[in-house]
Amino acid sequence: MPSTRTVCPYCGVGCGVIATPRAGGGVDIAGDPDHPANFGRLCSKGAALGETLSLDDRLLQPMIAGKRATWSRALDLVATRFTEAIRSHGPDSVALYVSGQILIEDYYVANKFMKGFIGSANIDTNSRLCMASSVAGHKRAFGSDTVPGCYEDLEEADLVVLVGSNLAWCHPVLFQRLAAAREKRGTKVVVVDPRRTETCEIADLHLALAPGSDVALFNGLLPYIAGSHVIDRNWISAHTIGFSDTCKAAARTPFHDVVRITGLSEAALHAFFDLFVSTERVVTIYSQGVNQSTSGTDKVNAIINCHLATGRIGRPGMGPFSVTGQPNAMGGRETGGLATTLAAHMDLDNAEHRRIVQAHWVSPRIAGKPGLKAVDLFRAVKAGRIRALWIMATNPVDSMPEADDVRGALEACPFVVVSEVERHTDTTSVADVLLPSLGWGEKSGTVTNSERRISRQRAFLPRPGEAKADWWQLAEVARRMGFADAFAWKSPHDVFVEHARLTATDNDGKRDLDLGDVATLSRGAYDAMQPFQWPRRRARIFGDGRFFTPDGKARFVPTPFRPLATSTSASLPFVLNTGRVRDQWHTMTRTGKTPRLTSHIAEPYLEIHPDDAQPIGLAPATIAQVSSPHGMVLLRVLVTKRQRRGSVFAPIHWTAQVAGRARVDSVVAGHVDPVSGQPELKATPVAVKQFPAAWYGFAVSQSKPVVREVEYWAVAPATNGWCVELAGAELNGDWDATARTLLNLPATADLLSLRDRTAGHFRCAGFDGERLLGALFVAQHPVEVSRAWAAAQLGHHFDGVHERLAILSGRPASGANDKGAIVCACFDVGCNQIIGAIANGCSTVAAVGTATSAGTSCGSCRTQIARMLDAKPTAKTG
Ligand SMILES: Nc1nc2c(c(=O)[nH]1)N[C@H]1C(S)=C(S)[C@@H](COP(=O)(O)OP(=O)(O)OC[C@H]3O[C@@H](n4cnc5c(=O)[nH]c(N)nc54)[C@H](O)[C@@H]3O)O[C@H]1N2
Ligand SMILES: Nc1nc2c(c(=O)[nH]1)N[C@H]1C(S)=C(S)[C@@H](COP(=O)(O)OP(=O)(O)OC[C@H]3O[C@@H](n4cnc5c(=O)[nH]c(N)nc54)[C@H](O)[C@@H]3O)O[C@H]1N2
Ligand code: SF4
Ligand SMILES: [Mo]
Repeated sequence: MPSTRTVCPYCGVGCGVIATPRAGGGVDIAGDPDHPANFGRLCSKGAALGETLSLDDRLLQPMIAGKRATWSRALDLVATRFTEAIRSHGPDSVALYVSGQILIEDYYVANKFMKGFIGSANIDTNSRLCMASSVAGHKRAFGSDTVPGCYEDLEEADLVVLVGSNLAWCHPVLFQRLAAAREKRGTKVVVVDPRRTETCEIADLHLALAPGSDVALFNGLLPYIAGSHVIDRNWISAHTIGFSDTCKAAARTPFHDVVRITGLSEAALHAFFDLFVSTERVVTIYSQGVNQSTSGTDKVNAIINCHLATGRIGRPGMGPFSVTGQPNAMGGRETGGLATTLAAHMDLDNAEHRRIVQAHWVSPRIAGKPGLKAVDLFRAVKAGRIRALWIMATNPVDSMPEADDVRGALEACPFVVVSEVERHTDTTSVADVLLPSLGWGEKSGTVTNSERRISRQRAFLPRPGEAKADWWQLAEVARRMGFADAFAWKSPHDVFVEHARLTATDNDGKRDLDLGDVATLSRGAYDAMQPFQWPRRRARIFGDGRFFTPDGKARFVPTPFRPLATSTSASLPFVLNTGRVRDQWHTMTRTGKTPRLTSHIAEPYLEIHPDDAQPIGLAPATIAQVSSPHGMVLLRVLVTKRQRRGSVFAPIHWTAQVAGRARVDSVVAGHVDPVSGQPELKATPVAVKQFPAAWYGFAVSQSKPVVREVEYWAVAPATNGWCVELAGAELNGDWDATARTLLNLPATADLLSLRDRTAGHFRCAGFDGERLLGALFVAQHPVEVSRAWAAAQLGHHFDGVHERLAILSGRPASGANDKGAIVCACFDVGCNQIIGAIANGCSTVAAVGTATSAGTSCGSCRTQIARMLDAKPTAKTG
């Protein structure tokens, strides 16, 4: 079968992928050696793409009120309800909530529909939760939302500062490029993060600062730069405005206050400041530890101030670098898909820009004021001010702060449309109309990655069921609302060139984004389009000292330090930090489908420092109850010194589809940054206590487990079935009956069970003849069985009673092979195998790789192997 060159649908690195459908079904996935983002590399998530493409659980037909409907009925209904709401309550009574995971073409159509034809800017996107502070910070400093650098800068830098970025897990291929460059040129790496993350494995210095104190840190650095020889006064006066006022404002946080606020030692601060001052080639990478904060925009500007003061911007190996999260976060910004921007990097409050865009769209109206930003948007839904809402490619019931309120608001909203690829998500469960969308491999268009590189995403699979492209759905509704002429495209190519023409209209170098040279591409040329960076022939912007402000000069922005929106208290003593794990993508609708990716971390957890866990009686592997005024979650306890005292960390991925009570955003507060509107997702004061578990359970099952009335549970796929972790507050009388329901055993199945009332143990295994259908292990303490081994037994035949009984031991007979928890997702290598290799004399990551294959494919687990090799940390923690 022919291969197709496309791009990975996950993170903003934007790796090129070669997909080759197999004759008998399935797809082979390989990194594209010619793609300039990854040169053939892929991380664990990208490499497992082929295993996430099954049509099980896909949404394949339109549905109205839970029943199948035709496309024409569904589209008519959406158009009618939107038209009615606008007629009765005005254009601001409807809204779109979209996503950095739709394509440029989808985004362009959504934005044109809303801002030009409905005439409201009530279109916001999950990028409000993600990139909004960077957008706002860029615009304040540069006059435009421009990312100045490129990936090669990481390889050409001598110092890379990572602020609030867990690059090792979240941008793994970029991390590998950095790690490889560091091996070669000895690049110094500083990580600024309250947690000791996997990224710290390559750090020379880890600054475990107090949550939310980054502005103080960079305010401390600015006067240090100003007082040193690297201050570039000529460059500053030629190309910037506001330096002295900004320095004065920064100096209002004297050094002893920087020490106090950040909680870092003087020595650690001096070490960082000295490195920054003495190294010319510095790249500062930042991500959600910066953006997701009530001082997020100030954090961005505090960082940019330090780069402007040294003129280190837009030159090889130098510059501030906001790495984007989603595959098309940048494309969304380019098309203007935020409630605060217009289109094509033009502004809502600029009359000339409104004229250009309206003329291009030939639209009856044009939005002239910002629409509702995500948090306000869902509050308006709750208040009944939004009468019709269309959600596309995002799962706000899980990913918005105060998520229970968001769910309640959607339940109460008169009309909710959801365009999705999956049938069952926490958001599809509150929709009135479901529209089936084409997913990755089926849809076609373009995306822009973190370094402004536009790549083609190409289809290589047939369109399943009645699924349709997102842009098509929007255009069909617009046509039904009377705007047929302006929404008459036949293909994504038509949409792309219309977008590209708009970027070039009346531009003449006045705006950073100009795609004029692809505005006349033929359909064939669009299909064959190679990845390219804008602006063409320039990998970097601002190296010439010219910015997009009216006078062409960059702005220093004073950033007085402000504390977190809410501080901890006696009743809410911990700061809840949230983020990602290596092998899962957001709400797990795709990465949760393959055991290869769930085996690394199979459960929602709470990471806590031993000094914090001990006084509240939280033992490892028990269940914690984490609550705030907004909600409560139950999470497995992970006690580690990687965590800062006073802070706890929980991943964002687990939803009500796969876990009992682990929607972390139901606990997270929705305080927003006053400039960007981005919520403070990394710092909610919470209470943590032990969940009073009377029993713990673990089960493996061939059919999907049916969990009833258990407080804590989390389901994950296994090679031949499913694994489920359980914990309950009340002891159950009839374990046999519980097991039969949970494991979904047919009435004819034999159940072999073992009970020890004194020890509180119960174990059972269900068989169909000799074939293992499932097993349940229950204990009064966290269950100690070999998960990987138990799951691997599913579906196997056990001929003798001894063999069948052996299942109840929950681990292989002595001497047999138990891999332990999976470390390497590519080759399914467990920690016991790696420990074995180390015990046998392997002393380097490469040697472990030769012995076990671990870490030799995508490389995402190399840092973890390194950590196992060397218990002593390589970086000093300040
Ligand atoms: N595996 C995986 N990769 C992903 C994603 C995924 O879901 N899974 N999602 C993608 C998306 S959309 C995004 S936006 C990116 C996010 O990528 P990252 O921003 O790297 O990831 P996060 O885990 O959200 O947060 C980064 C770090 O911020 C730290 N932090 C918290 N508070 C503070 C603070 O006050 N100051 C500082 N300096 N740091 C702080 C956290 O401890 C955390 O380690 O990842 C992308 N890549
Ligand atoms: N507490 C806390 N909350 C957070 C964050 C955090 O760090 N902490 N991070 C925030 C950030 S940065 C982000 S980006 C968000 C992510 O949060 P979400 O956007 O809510 O998460 P996803 O799971 O990526 O949701 C995408 C949905 O679109 C569907 N989908 C996939 N492809 C397509 C397609 O082509 N078309 C359509 N129509 N649907 C598709 C998927 O099945 C999935 O349900 O979470 C935010 N929320
Ligand atoms: S780093 Fe991984 S998730 Fe990100 S684009 Fe590349 S392969 Fe995909
Ligand atoms: Mo994101």
